[in-house]
Amino acid sequence: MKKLMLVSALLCGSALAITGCQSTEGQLKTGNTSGQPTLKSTIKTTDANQTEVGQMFLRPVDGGVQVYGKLINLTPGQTVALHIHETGSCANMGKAAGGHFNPDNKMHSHPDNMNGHAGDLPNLTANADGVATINYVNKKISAAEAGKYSVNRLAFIVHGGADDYVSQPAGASGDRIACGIIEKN
Ligand SMILES: [Cu+2]
Repeated sequence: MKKLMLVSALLCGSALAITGCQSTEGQLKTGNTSGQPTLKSTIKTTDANQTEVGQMFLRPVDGGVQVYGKLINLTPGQTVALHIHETGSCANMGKAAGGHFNPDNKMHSHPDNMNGHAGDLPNLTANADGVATINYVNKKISAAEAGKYSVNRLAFIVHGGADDYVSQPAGASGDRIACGIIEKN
């Protein structure tokens, strides 16, 4: 049942998407106190308009933190990089968010590599409606309020291009097109 709801949360992707997903998110919480997301982030463009283009949720699960949510208003077929960056600020076109969250001073890598940045995440590709979803368990971060690996009060950055998972320090993923502060849900 829990899985079913999550799938529907990830599939909603129309003009009403953000509202629709919030209510699905509410369903996910119902009767599932241990599975609630503890952190969330509203993603906005880094330009002067600061248009809301998505939401991300973080939920502690066995062995890591489930990062799930979606982005809207992308170009159909566009692949973008998503990372957790080390500073909770979206100022100066997202540059104020600093580098990738990297508490153990590792090299940037594919997110599944336990030897990479804690803030590394998989690329997202937009569907025909310009909507891209993510549902990924990050094993190098914590969704706790504080602590060395906690991502509370850090920032998501969306880059305009794909992460090659190799180039240092950030996968050659291009401009910072959107950003969101991670906060308690
Ligand atoms: Cu980044």
